[in-house]
Formats: sequence, C-alpha cells, structure tokens
Amino acid sequence: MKMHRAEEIWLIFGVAIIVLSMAVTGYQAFAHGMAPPSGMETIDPQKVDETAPFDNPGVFEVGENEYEVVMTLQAFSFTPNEIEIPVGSEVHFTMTSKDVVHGFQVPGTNINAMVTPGHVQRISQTFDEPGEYLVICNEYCGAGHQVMATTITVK
Ligand SMILES: [Cu+2]
Repeated sequence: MKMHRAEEIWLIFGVAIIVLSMAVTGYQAFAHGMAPPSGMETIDPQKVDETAPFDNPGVFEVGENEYEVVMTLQAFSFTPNEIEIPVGSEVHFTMTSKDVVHGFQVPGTNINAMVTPGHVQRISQTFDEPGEYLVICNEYCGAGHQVMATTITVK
C-alpha cells in the first residue's frame, strides 16, 4: 500500500495520542487507585438514636441565613415534625431512615430524595418564597404510608 508522507505522519501522530491517553488514564486508575467519587455515608440503622447527629434531631442555625435540619424518617413520621425557617435561607437537610426506605419530597421545589436505612442522605435547598411547604414520603413504606407527611414553614 502506497501512502503519502503526510498521511503517514498524521497516522503515527493520531495513534500516538490514543496510546498516550490510554497510558495516562491507566496509570491514574491503577497506580493512584482512582475511582469515581461516591460520597456515600453509612450509619448503623439499629443505632440511629445513639449516633450523632441523629441523637439530637432538629433545626440548627449554622451560619447567616443558613440552617441544618437533622432529620430521621421512620414509619410513619418525620422527626422533627415542625420545621420553621426564615425566608431566603439555605437549608441543608441531613437525613437517615430508622426502618425502611422512605422518600423526602417537597412538591414545587427540586427536593426529591430517597432516604434509605444505613445511609445518610444530604440535600440542600434555598427557600426564597414564604409559605407552607408540604413534605411527603413518596416511597411506599407500609400501612400508614399515606399519612406520612409534614410541613416546612417559611416566613
Ligand atoms: Cu415513609
């Protein structure tokens, strides 16, 4: 096969780039032990009540206009049940389940999380509009699933 000199050069150049990229990626993955980020936090679901921060659920001010809500979900309620925050605050929810899989959804916002036993779920939201926000469990969790709801009051 007859090849033009310029074709040959570009072919070598192209193959060299592929080989080099594979070598760099391979070196990073194996030699440095790289893995995709997971950020998974686990907790013993039998010991939620004794494990910080879930031994003291509630609404905490963590900064200017910034709140953390430490929450446990259990059949068929949310603890704390009353959440009140000022308008415009950023709220960080830290949640876990004490029994089965529950959902944490606030219709009209982007909050929609699955809260599973043995894991810590984190989700943040800024509430710019005052009002009563309905919170519902959207994962079927048992006979009382339909009553598992609460509200977040923003004022
Ligand atoms: Cu539930």
